[in-house]
Amino acid sequence: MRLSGGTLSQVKSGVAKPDFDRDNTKVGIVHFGPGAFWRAHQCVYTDDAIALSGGDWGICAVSLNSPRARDALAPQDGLYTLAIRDVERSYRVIGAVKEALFAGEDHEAIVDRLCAPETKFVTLTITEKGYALDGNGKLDVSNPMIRSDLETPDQPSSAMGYIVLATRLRLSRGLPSLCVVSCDNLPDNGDRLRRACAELAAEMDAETALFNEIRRKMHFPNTMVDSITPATDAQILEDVEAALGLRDEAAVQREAFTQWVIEDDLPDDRPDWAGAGAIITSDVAAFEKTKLRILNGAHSTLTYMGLLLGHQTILQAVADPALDAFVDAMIREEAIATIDAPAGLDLSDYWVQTRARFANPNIVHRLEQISHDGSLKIPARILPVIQALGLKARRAALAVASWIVWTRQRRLSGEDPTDKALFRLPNLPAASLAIDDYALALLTHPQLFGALFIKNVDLRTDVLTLAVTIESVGLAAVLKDYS
Ligand code: CS2
Repeated sequence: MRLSGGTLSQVKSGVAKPDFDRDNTKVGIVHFGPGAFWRAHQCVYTDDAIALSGGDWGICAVSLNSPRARDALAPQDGLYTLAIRDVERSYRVIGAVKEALFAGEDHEAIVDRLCAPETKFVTLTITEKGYALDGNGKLDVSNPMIRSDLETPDQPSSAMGYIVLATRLRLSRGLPSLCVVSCDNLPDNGDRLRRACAELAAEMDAETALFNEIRRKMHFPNTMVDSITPATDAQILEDVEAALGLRDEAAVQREAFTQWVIEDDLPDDRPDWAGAGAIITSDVAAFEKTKLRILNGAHSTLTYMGLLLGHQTILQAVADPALDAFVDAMIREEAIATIDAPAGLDLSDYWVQTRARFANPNIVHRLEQISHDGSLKIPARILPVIQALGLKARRAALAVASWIVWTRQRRLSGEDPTDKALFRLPNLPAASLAIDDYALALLTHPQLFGALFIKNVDLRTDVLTLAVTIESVGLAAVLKDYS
């Protein structure tokens, strides 16, 4: 039997259930991108906030690109299970999702929700590629989603297109604009989203009132989000079914650690996310840089170097003494040197805690999953360290060189490097090019790394030489020079 509103009462004891009256909780939030991370993280904070302080903060979950999440959640009335995989192992049914829609089939219903008077927030976890930004952080109008938005603004394809459409319609109906909360791993994610929406509105020749509403009046708080959330696998679904006594096709897993930092640029009428444990602060940027350059920078380095060394999971990568020592030194001697820590946070302690999280034996985090969209992640996570330290960032340079070598080897093997943005780069070098020509073309691609390696010959030569050496003698041999 399947988990649903009608079977919720049959969930076995020992499984926590929603602690509020779902039937009488209206939708107040539209969320774009109801993937596993969001279901394990932000949606849990909202579930806690409603249970703690009430409010019509039910969520309409909207998938833009695939019906998969809608088809898993809708038959379950939006209910799903969070499985904690840590020293504690627990199961909890989350009830904040009231509706699940798919843009490809439910467009009108999505617009109705966005324009409903009781809807106050749009939140997003659409991953880096969902923002359609180029290497300089500007809206890429050649992106297929954006081209479609411009051709059919009343039937958008991108989240930005829906935000511009909803803002236009709400303005015309005299309704207050929505607060838009980006929850993706991008620096200044709220500012970038505001700019992307404003640039899209400008491309649409939007009237001044709409442009000004987006550019100057709406709230787009920056946020930092954090919880290690491996993709759901068959084992999790089986474990959850055994724990609940019901089938749950939308179950998710994560570690016990979770953190959400939100810029204090929120309307007074908001879910009690602070009561649920979120940090509301003016200094989001410090938290963002800390998490992106330490946790995510280490993740991406462990991933591409780990894959080149034959590892499959984070656990295997950190169990490799040479790789683990390399990443430890890279974070301690390079990344941390570029961060002004949030008040009261010791970055060395943060890194010790992060390493312990990576070593969690209850979490199988596949490098393949983390490898996605490297052409967007590397510039956000590792490039800033090189920009700040130059040639002193010798380990960060090797991490970038490793990513270049990995993409070429992956493409030559005929496997998808799980990086659609890479393949949308104009003049992408063929993988069949010699490694030095291939690396040079990527390093000097303005939409990938901006002007950094174009302007700085020494840096470019450093990374290029490392890529050639890795290809020549193998990464394991190269790592010996960093011990
Ligand atoms: C990971 C992140 O897949 C990836 O790129 O680095 O999803 C990471 O697990 C989260 O940011 C942790 O908060």
